[in-house]
Parts: sequence; structure tokens; C-alpha cells
Amino acid sequence: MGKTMAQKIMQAHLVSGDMTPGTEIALRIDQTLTQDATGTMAYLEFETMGIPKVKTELSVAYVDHNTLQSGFENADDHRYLQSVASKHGVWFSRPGNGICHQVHLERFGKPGKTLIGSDSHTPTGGGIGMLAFGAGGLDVAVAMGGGPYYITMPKIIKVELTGKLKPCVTAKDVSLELLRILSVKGGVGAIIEWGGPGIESLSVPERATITNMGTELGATTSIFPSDEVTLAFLKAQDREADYVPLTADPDAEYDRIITINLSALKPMIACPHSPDNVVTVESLAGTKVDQVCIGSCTNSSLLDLLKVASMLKGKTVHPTVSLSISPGSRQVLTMLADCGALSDILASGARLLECACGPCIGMGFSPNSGGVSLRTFNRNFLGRSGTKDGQVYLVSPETAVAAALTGFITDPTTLNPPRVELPEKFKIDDSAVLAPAVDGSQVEVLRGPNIKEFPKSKPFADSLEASLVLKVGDNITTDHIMPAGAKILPYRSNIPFMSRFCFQVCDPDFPERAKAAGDGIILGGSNYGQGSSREHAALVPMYLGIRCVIAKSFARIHAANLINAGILPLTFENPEDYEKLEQGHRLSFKGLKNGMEQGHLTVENLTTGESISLLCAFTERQQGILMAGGLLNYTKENSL
Ligand code: MIC
Ligand code: SF4
Repeated sequence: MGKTMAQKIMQAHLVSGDMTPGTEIALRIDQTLTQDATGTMAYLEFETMGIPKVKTELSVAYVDHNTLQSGFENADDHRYLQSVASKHGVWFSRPGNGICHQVHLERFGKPGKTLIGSDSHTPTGGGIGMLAFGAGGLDVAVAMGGGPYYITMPKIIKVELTGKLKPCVTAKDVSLELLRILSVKGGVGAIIEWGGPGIESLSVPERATITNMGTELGATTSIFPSDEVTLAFLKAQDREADYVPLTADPDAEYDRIITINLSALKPMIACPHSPDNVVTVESLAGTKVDQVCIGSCTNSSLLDLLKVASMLKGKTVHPTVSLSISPGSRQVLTMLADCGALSDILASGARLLECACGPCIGMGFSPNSGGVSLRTFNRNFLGRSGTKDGQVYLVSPETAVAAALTGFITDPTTLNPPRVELPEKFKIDDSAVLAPAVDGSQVEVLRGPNIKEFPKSKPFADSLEASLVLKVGDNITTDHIMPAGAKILPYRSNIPFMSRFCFQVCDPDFPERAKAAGDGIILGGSNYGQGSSREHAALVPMYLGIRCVIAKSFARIHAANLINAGILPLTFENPEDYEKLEQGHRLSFKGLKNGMEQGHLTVENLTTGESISLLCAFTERQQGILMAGGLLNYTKENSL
């Protein structure tokens, strides 16, 4: 039987396992990336492993999330990251150089290679034919140390594209259409492979928009072939030598095939507060808009912003709309400046922000109270913008500009903007990426007072009695569990401080209640922990005494982060039993070790007297990690 693209790359990187869907496999990792908001923790974890130099082909530390520097905290963390990277053989992309995924795609991504990054949108690299996964910081630290990356072998879904996009219908609309079809849970346990005649007309940045948003489907990752389009992009970046072709075998088998006809697609929009709440732009035309934000790792490429500039040229932003533009990288910004497009953007009245994540992660530009904000980003979770009652919609750059000019949600196909093409050569200047020291032993790692000790997790005994301290519903995101934004983001290396904000959106009393309870349990619905890869959503609950999360189902990266933090993720044998558990109940587990081996645990509800069957299909390695109280404790006892 032939192989799909992902199967080919996995085969070439397989360390253990037999690639049967649903079983655990271990992959050798060629490249890693970190960003500052998850990176401080990842490098603190790497340091505890005592390995002098990273063992990957390439590791890059980016600073792109947390660039406000409203106090000493960020600046100190940046110095820590720069020095720790230099010491241990990691390249350092300076603040201002751009968003990790955009810069990595432009300058470092290679078809056929494996990449893991401490950011859930690392699958952006699939746009250039990489097998790229988002992971928790500790998994990235292990990969930097030469350890493999463990995942459950996914199913493969193929999306077959036919036809060609009409003007003003974009790659973003393809992503939104797939979210409409599959929902935020539809990609769970699957890799999405893109193919069909329609992909020929999609450039690498457009493909990367699509693989970027595969994360919102819950997919393990997404990948495009490496073909003539990939070669042209690499040539334009002066990286022709990095090209290798990659296609699926004609007789490769897929678990599901979905066909999308690009010619029939319309501009789409995701309504508050979930990326799968998708309708056509046309159906909301006339809704008043207060704010428009263009940028993020989804839509900030040169192609995106050239299109934006061409639509803004000679026009003025509507007087009641505030428009922000954050270019994805310094390369994008410089090229916009050189060709005059930047002047068109500025003349329109748009506000130019730094080449960074910015408003996407709530770092400034929060909307007004109840304000309608159209964003070219990938997530519109409740409160993520920094304004709790803000109404955030996700759109393409074209739909964003149409609203910025008219003041209302407007179908951009009615505006007939000019066509733009990508240049054949990009401007290459890697001076903002610093090489690591030749001799790292001479480099002093600089730590500020904001870096607090890594919280210690407890090994499990054979029984556990704990209180159910929080009950939440379906699709809880890591933004609910551990919010980001300008007030909290500077404290990513300070778990005690961050713990005050845990579950703030759902229940501000949670931190105090959890601390008072001692050992605690959280109850979640389905898809618990979707969204960001931030391991803080596991480390902070662990710090607050959470020993176990029971849910109808878990998102992949979060489940791995819980295990790494020594928290037991358990699912119901019968999901209706969710109704039998309430906040305040006292629960008891006996025979934990044996139960984990059998894949089955019974919890006794000491408050109601009922017993409930729970599932725990952990591998031997995961059982070892959990019993040791987390991956750091486990790696001290076992080699990587
Ligand atoms: C996000 O988009 O939510 C983030 C911020 O990039 C996160 C990482 C983080 O929380 O630092 C992600 O997607 O993993
Ligand atoms: Fe940054 Fe937003 Fe992309 Fe996350 S989704 S990496 S915050 S731009």
C-alpha cells in the first residue's frame, strides 16, 4: 500500500512504534522553535536536564509574543532567553524580527523535515511540506536534548481542492469553510493532508494560512506537498538548496476524503466566540464595525499585506473604525516600505504595530466595550482580546479591509480590488537572528527576579482522595484555564503570580478555593484544553493542588501537558456520568497503579455513595511519568 505525505516523513523519523493509528509512536525531531511566552519555561526545563548543547539540526528561540515591556519583567525574560540560547546552541530571533511561524517559514522551514514548537500554530510549517507539531515546552526541551517526540499515531484526512479561488476569496476562507464543515473538534486525532488540482494555484504563504488554522480544527498537524510552488518560494528566499519534493503515493489510503471546490467558495466569517461559528460574509453584510485588526501568524505575509495595501491605496479608513496592521516579519515590513505599499497603508489612516503577535494575544488594541472587532487572526475565544464583552469575528485580509473602509461588514467581492503578485526575489537580511556562541561554556545566563522556581509536582501514591473543585462545560480553551493578555503575559516564568488568574474568565474564586482544598479535581466536558499549547494551563493547576482532570474528551497538546505536569487526565466510560458529579463532591480512587495498567479506574463519590467507571489508556511510559509526578521527575530517573 502506498504512503501519504505524513506517513513518509514519519517513517523516515520513526524511533519506536509501528504507525498503527491510535498507538503511541516516537519521532526523531530535526528542528525546534520556541517563542518567549512559552520559551522561558522551556529553557528553564532544558537547563534542569544538564545538557550543554542542543542536539537538533536547528533550534530557534523567537521573541514575538511579549514585546510591550511595560515593566522590567519582559526585558529581563528577553535577556534570559538571549543568553540561555547563546549558551546552549540555539539561534535567537530578536524582538521586532517577526512572528515565529512567519519567520520560520521564510528563513528556516525545510520540506520533509520534522519540527516541534512550543506554540500550537507550529503546523504553519506544513505549508512548506514540513511535518510540524505544536507541543508543550517540556516536550520541546526534551527534543532539544535529543529525545524523541511521542504522539498517538493519527488517522489521515485528505482535503482535495478542485477549481480556483475567485478574486477576493482567499486561503482564509478555505480554512473557515473547513471549520464550518468539521468544527473545532473535527480534526482531533487526525493529520490533514491537502491535495488535488486546486493546490497548484495556492502560494506557500496561502498554504501556510491553511495549515496554521488546522490547529483550530484540533488536528495533530496539517501538510501540503512540496512541489514547484514550494521550489519557487524557496528560490525567492535564496534557499533553493533546501528543496526536496514530497507527494503522497497515488495509492495512499485515507480515513476520510473531503472535497472543496475553490471556484464555488464565498468569503466566510467566524462569529463570536468560536472559530467554527462560521457563516458567509454576505449574510452579515451591514453589521456595524468598530475595529479591524490585520496580522497574526495566520495572515501577515507579504502577499496578504500587499493585497491590503492595494485595497487601501488612495482611500481613507472609515472615521468610526480603528484599523491596526502588524506585519508578520521584518522582511515583510521592509519589502512593503521598499515598494511604496507602506506609504499607501499609512496614508489610509491605518495604525502600524510592531512585527509581533500584538492584539492576537491581547497585547494591546483591545476593542471598546461591546465593540465589534474584525480580525484576520485564528482565534476569537471569549475574553482573549482583553475586552470580555468584545465581539470578535475572524475574516480574511480582504474582508477586513472592506469593513475598515466602509464601517460595516462588507462582502469584499463587491469592491473589485486590483490583483497583486509576489515578487520573484525576497529581500534577505538575517541580521536580527543571532548565532549561538561557539563556546557556550563561557556564556553567563542572565536571570531577572521575575524568574521564579519551577513548581514541584508530587508523585502519586496508590490511592487518592480529593475534592471536585470546579465543574466546567464543553470546549474549555487554555485561554479559559490560564488567560494571556498584557496584564498576565509578563509573568510566564512566575507560576505563583500567574496562579491568581487561573480560570478567571469562568470562576474568579477558583484559585483560592483550589488552594484551600489541598488535593483537587477538575471536571470538564468534551475537547477540554483546546487552543494554545501553553503548559502553564497544566503547571498552574498543578501548583494549585490539582491532581486529576476528569473530562468527556481532551485536546491533544493539553492532555500531553497534563501528563508531563503529573496530573491524571481521565475520561468517562459513559459520558452521561458527567451529570453525576458536582462541584464540592469528595472523590476517592484506590489501586491507581493497577488501574492505570488495566486502562480502567473506578472513582467512588464519597458524597453521593455512587461509583463511576473512568478510562485511562496510558502507555507504559505515560504511566511511569504520572507515577513519578511528571516528566521532569521521570527524566531524572530515566534517560531521554
Ligand atoms: C496563542 O495563540 O494562544 C499562543 C499565545 O500563541 C499560544 C502559546 C502561548 O500561550 O504562549 C499557542 O497557540 O500555543
Ligand atoms: Fe502569536 Fe496569535 Fe499566532 Fe499565537 S495565534 S502565535 S498569539 S500570532
